[in-house]
Amino acid sequence: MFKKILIANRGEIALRIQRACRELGVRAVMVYSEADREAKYVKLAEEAVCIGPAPSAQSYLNMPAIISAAEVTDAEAIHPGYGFLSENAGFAERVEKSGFQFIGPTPESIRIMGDKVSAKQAMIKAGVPCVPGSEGELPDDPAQVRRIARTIGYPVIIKAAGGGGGRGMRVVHTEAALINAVQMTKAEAGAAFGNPAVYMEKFLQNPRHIEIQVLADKFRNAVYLGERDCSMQRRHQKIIEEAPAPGIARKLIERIGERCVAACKKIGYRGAGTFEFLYEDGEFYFIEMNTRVQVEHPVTELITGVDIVKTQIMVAAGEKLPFTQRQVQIRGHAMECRVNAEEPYTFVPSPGRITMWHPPGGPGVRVDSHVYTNYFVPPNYDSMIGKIIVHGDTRDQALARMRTALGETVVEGINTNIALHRELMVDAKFVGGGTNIHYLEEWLGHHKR
Ligand code: MV4
Repeated sequence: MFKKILIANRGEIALRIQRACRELGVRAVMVYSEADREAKYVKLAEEAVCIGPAPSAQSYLNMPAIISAAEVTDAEAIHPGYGFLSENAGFAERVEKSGFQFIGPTPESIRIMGDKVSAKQAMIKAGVPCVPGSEGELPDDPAQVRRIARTIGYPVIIKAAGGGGGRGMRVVHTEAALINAVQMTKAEAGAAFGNPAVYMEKFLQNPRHIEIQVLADKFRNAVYLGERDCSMQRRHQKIIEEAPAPGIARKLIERIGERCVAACKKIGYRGAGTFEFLYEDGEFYFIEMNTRVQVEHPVTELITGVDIVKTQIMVAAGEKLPFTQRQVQIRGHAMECRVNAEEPYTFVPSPGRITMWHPPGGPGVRVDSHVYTNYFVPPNYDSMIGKIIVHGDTRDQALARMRTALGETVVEGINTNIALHRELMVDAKFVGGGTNIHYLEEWLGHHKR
């Protein structure tokens, strides 16, 4: 095991990784920007290094500053968390060229998955079902593009190879609109991602967003840890995640999970990863793979008892996965509400000083947050200030625990989306389970304040 690692992130995930280090007996070096000097995990740290001013471009995205911090503190490995540099293949490469272990997959895996065209091709080759679409990048010839769209059938969606997470896509309903839409998406993709390549898929109208969590070691052992339903989102920002996915047969999950595991083995994947699927009419369609730990990982930790962050560090250190697929048992139901510093119905960020923070507790309640009374939420970063995660024997019990937890939570001094979560936890459709990716935006449309 490593003696010391550097945590190249901030906020709740920095604290989450620090906690995993303590459990493993690994020393953690925290890095922080000038805006995060007062952060709890910095105060709790055995060692902390300031890597630059508040703007992320000069701190949490500043590769030389982060690598220098690892050098001066004698860290052996770097955990990138999520966001920032976590899916930057160039960073992973620089980390390894500088003699450190990157806690994540190889730069090559990150690069393949970062290009959505090569990711899809790799998945097709590995036997993971994908959305019907173009074989790779769209050609330049308009006649050929029209032919591909006719074969797929309208509506289709044009997606940028360099995009992902909802960036760089356009839905096309008619042949009349096709060529212009392709041109526009290519131009935007070239400007935004430095890569004008686009591909085409059948547009699924009412899918759910279901993802499979995997863990793999350096010896081609891999397991899946069940699924998460992340359909409750707005503008590609998830706000509630849960597991298991309501109403999806275990057999179907097992089938798709085994495909993901086979794909991991085939491509030599290592570390934690998430296969994102659209689920419609009983079928799974792969869309993207995330090569990092995700915000919603605690939901899976609660239903499996597996510590995903600890395992990431162990496999990066060269240890074998400490359990087999047969030892992974799903127990009960878990749900996560992301608590954001924002106006609850307009979603305008609400940074500032938290004058009162009273987190919930009790059986089956977990709070992952770095904030405290008198903490100042800086305006420079993501507005998420924490996550309330509950576990119960059944979905009903998890829902009841979440309602109680949200009822106990007090945040004063800034606005949060807790009021929105309280309403959603008693919404008949959501309580019924199985809402699709459009449900929250439709609900918000009908509940305008
Ligand atoms: C789609 C789709 C429908 N059909 N692909 C959006 C984020 C990116 N990961 C892929 N996305 C979508 N791809 C096909 N062929 C609908 C979406 C989509 C979506 C997906 C997951 C979660 C929320 C979403 C919100 C809008 C659109």
